[in-house]
Amino acid sequence: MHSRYTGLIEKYRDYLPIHDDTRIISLAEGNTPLIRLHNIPKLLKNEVALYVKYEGLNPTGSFKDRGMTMAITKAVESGSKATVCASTGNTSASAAAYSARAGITAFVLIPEGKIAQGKLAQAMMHGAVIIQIQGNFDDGMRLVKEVAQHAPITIVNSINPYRLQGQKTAAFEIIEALGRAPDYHCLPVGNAGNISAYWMGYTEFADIGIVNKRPKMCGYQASRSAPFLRGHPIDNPETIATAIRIGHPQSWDKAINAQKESGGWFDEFTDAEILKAQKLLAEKEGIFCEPASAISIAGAIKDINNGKIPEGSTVTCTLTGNGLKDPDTAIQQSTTPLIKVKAELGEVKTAILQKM
Ligand code: AN7
Repeated sequence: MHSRYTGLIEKYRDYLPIHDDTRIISLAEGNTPLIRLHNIPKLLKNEVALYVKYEGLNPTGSFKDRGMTMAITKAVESGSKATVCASTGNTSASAAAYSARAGITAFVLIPEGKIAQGKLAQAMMHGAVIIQIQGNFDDGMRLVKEVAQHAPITIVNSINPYRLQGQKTAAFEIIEALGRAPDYHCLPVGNAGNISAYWMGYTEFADIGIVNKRPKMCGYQASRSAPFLRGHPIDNPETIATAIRIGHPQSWDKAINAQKESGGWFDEFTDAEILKAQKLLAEKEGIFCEPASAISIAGAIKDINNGKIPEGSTVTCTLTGNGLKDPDTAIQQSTTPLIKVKAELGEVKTAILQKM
């Protein structure tokens, strides 16, 4: 018996469309910590048990790896030699890494100038063919669907059904960590694959009797990129949280179903509110997530304070991506000036004493 963790496909193979002899492409993704927050809850009006599922600790720093291990495994199984995706950044980083691991070529379409530096660095390092388009994610998604009809290439966006299969395992892990399903699950919504995948996962474990209830799903969007709040897809989405700068979500029906069937809701937050939540989490809890991820914290805080999430609830928030993905936004929003001194004891001592 060995105990080395070898990824979510091995762990959950009974729940995934995998054959005994399938060659698994994995980077030991999944198995991320569910961390209980201690300091932020003290600032809230009502007492709840608040947890974060820190998906930024996946191999490429985002939840996309859960879906990508499945998508690339199945692509290789079917004999595919190339993958393609449109991306706001994290999907491209993950597709690039897993395609490299599999020894196949990744083509990634990204909106020029609108992806975080860390994500671009990842796609470059893993040897993806990077196609910057003069358009946004939604343009890229449309082009990917078109080009895949003309080339022998596997789409690894979340319209690839294996993506959601892999991503549903995050709900399994939460159930295992808590011994039950949470009462509320808060997460960012962009292309709407993840909220759909979580709902699939919670539903699957409820259907086979592992849990007897499912959480209400609370999906949060950036105000200028909030098609679910407007009730229809939107053109020209904008937000500083570039990961969720999406106006035409591909999993529209599945996400609406998750919200309705669970009794949850959608809400929206401004860029300022998103950044405030990101900073709060980093400062008060020591957890650095990227701006898009912080919207789940903004949402949980608002809805706990206004009582929509009642006292005594167990609440989980998905932190979809690592804060290190987007150092530029972090540094730009930082208000504390850096202190500059000579390399001398006196000056360092004075600087420290002033701040004690
Ligand atoms: C950190 O990488 O769509 O609602 O192309 O990177 O499942 O789309 C990223 C999405 C939330 C939204 N948080 O999830 C892409 C991409 C982070 C993300 C989302 C994304 P979905």
